[in-house]
This record gives sequence, structure tokens and C-alpha cells, in this order.
Amino acid sequence: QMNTQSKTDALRAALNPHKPAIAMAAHNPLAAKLVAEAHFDAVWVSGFELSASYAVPDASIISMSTMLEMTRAMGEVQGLPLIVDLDTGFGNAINVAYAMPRFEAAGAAAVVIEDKTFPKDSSLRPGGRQALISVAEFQGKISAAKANSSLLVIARTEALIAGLGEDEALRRSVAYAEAGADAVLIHSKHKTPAQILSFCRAWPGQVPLVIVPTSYPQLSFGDVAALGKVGLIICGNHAIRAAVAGMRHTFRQILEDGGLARAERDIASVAEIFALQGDDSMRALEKAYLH
Ligand code: SPV
Ligand code: MG
Repeated sequence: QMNTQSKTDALRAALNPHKPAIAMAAHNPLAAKLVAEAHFDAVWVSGFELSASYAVPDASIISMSTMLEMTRAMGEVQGLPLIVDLDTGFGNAINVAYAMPRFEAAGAAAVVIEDKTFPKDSSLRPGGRQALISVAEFQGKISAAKANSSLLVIARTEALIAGLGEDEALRRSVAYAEAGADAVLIHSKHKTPAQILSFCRAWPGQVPLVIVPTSYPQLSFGDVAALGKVGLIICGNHAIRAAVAGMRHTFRQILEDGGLARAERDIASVAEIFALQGDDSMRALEKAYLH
């Protein structure tokens, strides 16, 4: 397995605006292992997914230590680069400065930090609280992130989410690239790609862009590659949504049927779960050490 620095380098090299890297969300180590098995380019350690997995809002409720522990555990069971969602960085630039070496030690390859006020609210939440901090304050957070680790730092502007328009989103993104961000994540919750396409076309291109096309899924990865501006596409929440849909379906079926027979046909086998638990490795240990 590659170490953290080589994963950071590999991820940096994969941010190709003509062939964007694709990251898939995960909310636990098992999901991260399935992301690797499916051959995505990176794991998105999503604040939304982790919050949802604790059944709490994505609103700075989950602590830094919980996020750190999940990052560490995801890195232990699979080899893809981890792109960790730091939300607002757990406070101000001081909090960012303390967080960065800890996430580096936990095995992160990259972090995303967003320009909202702490505590944050989910970008996708109808009527969500989306106040932004000043450009200068956020530049300080980017500098603190860069100076206190060698991780890839992705600066995320919520200007479009906050309804401030394309000019403000561009102004902020340029300022964040100037402060040293390795990429800029531009988020939109419009139901069509028009807003994001317009921003991408206007982007002067200092650094690659990152997008999260949850609310405009009609935009294909091929369409994004053709723009030549986006180095990374994040599938933001599709692991937890697939898990919820799958569990609901099976739970309903079992109680409706009054038995397990029909559900058994659709779900993963027990043998598949043993394999995901690393049964091969344990068998090797048994053979080597249990006499
Ligand atoms: C997340 O997955 O936590 C994100 C993407 O930050 S979004 O939920 O769309 O804000
Ligand atoms: Mg998030």
C-alpha cells in the first residue's frame, strides 16, 4: 500500500481536467472498501454521509475526533486516496492549523474546506443557513491548511449555494487559488447543470475545479470531461442513499413475507461479508500462528 504522501501525489496527478477523477462517498470502512472494489479513483469521506450514518443533521454535530477515527479506519482497509470533508475546518484558521496534521497522520490524501460560517448547515437542505465568512478570513484558513500539512487542499466556495451569484463565486474562487488552494470546489444545488456549466466556462483555470453533481445528475461524466475545467467529480451521497434504499426494501419484504426466503435471494451472501471482513487474511494468520 502507498503511504500518505504518495497517495496525495497520485491524487494530484489524477486531477486531469480532460479526464476527471471520480470519487465516491463512503460513511464507514466497509463502504470505503466497496468504493475501492468498484474501482473509483478516490473515497469521499463525506460529512453528509457520516452525519446521516449517526442519524444526525449535517450541521457540525459530528466531532473532529469522530471524523478522524473514521478516516483512519477507512484507510486501514483499502488503498484509495481519501478525500476528507472537513466542512468549515471545525472553527477558525487556528482549528484548521491543528486539524491538518491530525488528518495527515490519520491517512488522508486531501481535504475539502468550505467558506461557510461555523457551525455549518447542509448545502442541499431546503431553507438551509448558508452565511459565508469573508474572503480574507477564508484565505487565512487555506494558508493554515497548506502550511500545516502536505495534503492536497481543496477550497470550496458556497457562493452559489448562498445565492450570491456567479461573479461573487468567481471572485472567491480566484482569491482561494491565489491563497494556495490546489483545487476549487464549486457547489450548486440547481436542478439543472446550467449554473455550473456557466461557472466552469467562465473559470480562468488557475487550478482544476471540483464538482458534486448531486442535484443535477443529468450531467454525465463525459459532459464534464468535455468542459476541460473539472479535475474531480465527487459522488456526494450515493453510498448512504443506496444503503437506505436497500435496507428499507429488505426490511419491508421480510415483515410482509413473514420469513426470510425471498429477501435471501436479493441480499449479499454471508460468504460475501466474510470476504469483505478479510477472512483470507485471518486464515493466513491461523495457519501461521495457531498451533
Ligand atoms: C458531503 O457529502 O458532505 C458534501 C457534499 O459536502 S453536499 O452534501 O452536497 O454538501
Ligand atoms: Mg459535507
